[in-house]
Amino acid sequence: MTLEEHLAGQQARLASSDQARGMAVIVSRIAAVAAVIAQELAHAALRDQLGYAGGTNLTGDQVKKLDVWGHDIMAAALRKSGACAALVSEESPEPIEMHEGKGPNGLVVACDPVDGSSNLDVNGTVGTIFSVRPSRGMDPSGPAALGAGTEQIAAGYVMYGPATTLVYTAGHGTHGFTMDHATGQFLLTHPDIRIPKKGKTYGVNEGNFTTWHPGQRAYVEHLRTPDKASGRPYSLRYSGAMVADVHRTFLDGGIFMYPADVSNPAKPKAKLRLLYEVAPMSMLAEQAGGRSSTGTERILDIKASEYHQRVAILIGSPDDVALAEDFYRQ
Ligand code: AFP
Repeated sequence: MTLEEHLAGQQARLASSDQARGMAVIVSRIAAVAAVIAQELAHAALRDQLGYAGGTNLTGDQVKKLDVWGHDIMAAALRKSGACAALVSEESPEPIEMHEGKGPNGLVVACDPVDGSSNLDVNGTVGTIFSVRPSRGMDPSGPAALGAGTEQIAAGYVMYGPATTLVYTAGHGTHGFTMDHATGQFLLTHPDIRIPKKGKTYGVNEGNFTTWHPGQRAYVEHLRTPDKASGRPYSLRYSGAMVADVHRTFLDGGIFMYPADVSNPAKPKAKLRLLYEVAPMSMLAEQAGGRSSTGTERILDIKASEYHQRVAILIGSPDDVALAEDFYRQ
């Protein structure tokens, strides 16, 4: 089954048929952009496309050439879709308003066009992450993105690894597709992904250990402590790209974490962005039977107040995330 055929089936299940049509057009366009990105990644070193573009984005990250290029082709494709009323992108300080998609059924897309940029120059895995919400006819439409994660009508990611994989949800399960590089088409290979209740691996940047909440530190100590009965120690797996770490966690189980830095308890600092990293991954996880929280709060209940807001995340197997939350409560 192709992605387009699958989207047609999902459309019929969404409450608003007009929004459903727009959602299908947008996901299909993002898939087409992903095919172009996959091609470019494979040849980037040959086309002098590696390295920095010069300058930083709003969140202070040095911007790579492929970050800018990826953002530009994504924005152009969403504008052309005629279904997107505004784009919130990691590479744009403010939402990009798109009159082509305005109206009562216009949709707002939040997107990290190239996630894991620090892997680009070392031929590591990177991805694209996206979220789709109703604009509620608002104009400007960007502010419609500032709602709870439960308002998302679709979410997904593309992983550019040995294969190019697209995983999305439209609120009825989480489904995976693999791109046929010969045609650029995405074909259904992982229908209705179910995250195992408990896993054997954990993913976290342990270099930040000393900055964590005591419960977070105790939980990771617990995972490292040998105990045959509970399958410990867990193995550490961390790629530096959320898409790759979360994808492995969805298929094999376990937990991926990017906890907050609470060195200054009055000012906890998180890294990952709510609208175009954490909220979409959390919708996908819950639709696949998983769990996603900050350690103390369900991610999808968080109402965004800023476009580039950062929050902590613990995501993956329900039993593993629930246990981590127990450690936060102690
Ligand atoms: P970049 O896109 O700036 O490389 O950040 C990637 C990311 O947002 C996410 O994909 C990773 O899980 C996380 O940051 C890696 O952060 P650390 O380098 O601090 O471990």
